[in-house]
Amino acid sequence: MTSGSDDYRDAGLGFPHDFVLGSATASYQIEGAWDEDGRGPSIWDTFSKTPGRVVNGDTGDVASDHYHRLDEDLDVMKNLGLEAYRFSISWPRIQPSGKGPINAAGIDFYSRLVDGLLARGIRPIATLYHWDLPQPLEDAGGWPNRDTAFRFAEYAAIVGEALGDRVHTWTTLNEPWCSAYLGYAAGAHAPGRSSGADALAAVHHLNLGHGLALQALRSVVSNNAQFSVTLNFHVIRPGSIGSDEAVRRIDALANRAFTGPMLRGAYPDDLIDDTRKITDWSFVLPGDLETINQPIDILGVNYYSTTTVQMWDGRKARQTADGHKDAGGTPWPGSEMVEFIQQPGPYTSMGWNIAPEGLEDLLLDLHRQFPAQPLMITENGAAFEDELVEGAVHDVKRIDYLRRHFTAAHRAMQRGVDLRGYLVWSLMDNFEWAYGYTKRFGIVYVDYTTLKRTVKDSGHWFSELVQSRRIPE
Ligand code: IFM
Repeated sequence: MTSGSDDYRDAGLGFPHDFVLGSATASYQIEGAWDEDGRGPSIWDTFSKTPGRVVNGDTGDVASDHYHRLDEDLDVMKNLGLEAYRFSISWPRIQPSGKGPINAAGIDFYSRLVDGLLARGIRPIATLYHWDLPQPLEDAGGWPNRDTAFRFAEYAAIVGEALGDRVHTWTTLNEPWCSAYLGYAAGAHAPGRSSGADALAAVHHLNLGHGLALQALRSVVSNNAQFSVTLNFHVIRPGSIGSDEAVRRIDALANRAFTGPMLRGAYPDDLIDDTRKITDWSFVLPGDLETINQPIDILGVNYYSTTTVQMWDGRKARQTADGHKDAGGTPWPGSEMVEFIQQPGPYTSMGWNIAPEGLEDLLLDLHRQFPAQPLMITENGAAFEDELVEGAVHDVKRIDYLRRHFTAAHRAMQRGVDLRGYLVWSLMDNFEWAYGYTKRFGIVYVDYTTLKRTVKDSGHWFSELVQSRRIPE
């Protein structure tokens, strides 16, 4: 066994038996069947069909065709030995108009998915919202509109009623940072708006939706399910000029705007001050913070890379390397004077720097801030230029990435972090949002012409890890 090396390339490190090893996907990214069996349109249908929004004009119309290949994909999971599968539920498949009538075929699809997982001994982890808002709700104002939070709770209750006897863990939101800021301020994600004020209102209504959905789920589920939310934490490093202020500002917008109300019951004062010129936060009504601040069993942590910031001194062009596709707007309302500095490599094909120490630091930091809160890595993984050659994909870079991040997770656990599991993003190649099909994150390769699945070398490597409960040599 090697351990403790600085490059995080350890092998042989073991994980306890109750540490959950699995993989994750999201509805719009894999399902396809965008207009079948009563599914209504989502904001991603509209956005992806709008020229110029997604690379190559790609859409999720077919995606990885998971909707039609459910049994085959369940067998792939079983063969890999997954202990858990994190999927998301498409709201417009359940409620095509975002409110009112329930689409029985939509419920049936997820019911078959959950049953198929349980029959194969795989724990179902269901996310209610991974960005596919029903288009009629966006037409009524979207997440900046308070009513959307209440519609979300109604949808949560419907799904909880239907699947609440079988789902092991419920996750309310996936990465509300992306929904709010990339969707409503940067214009890089659906619905493609560029308004800082809308983004901050969306932050609050997503937080409120989280609290209301937890209440709704808790009132209907009939098993002893766990409840969680997944956040994409920003691990922020200081650049040079005015770094303390830059780090504080971005930490407030990216991290504490969510952990504040969810886990502490208040928005941070500095966030409110930093954004005062954009909004007076009058959308926070009496009682909202109590609703949002519910106990959760697991805090889901998504981690890919680090971010380096400093204040812009105005002398040369502002650097904006914040890791997201540039759509002209900024995802940082009120902090437009913060620069995002290019990170040292190596990089994945997203241009994101590979920094396993960032994951260890993040887990330690969360444990320091919220010592009683169990954590789970609900996404970690990497996109690389994979090639299918003679029926195999030798994705050594992905194996190296995963090895280094599993090592980081192990080190954090050794240092006292209560980490309950690790879900690799992603089970299979899929629609990578504004990048369309140009980025492959899967441990299973999808041929987008034939839709054939091929387990990559990283999939075999991960399977060995799950079986042996050790990082393979
Ligand atoms: O593909 C996404 C996923 O939908 C949310 N987290 C980050 C992944 C990679 O960009």
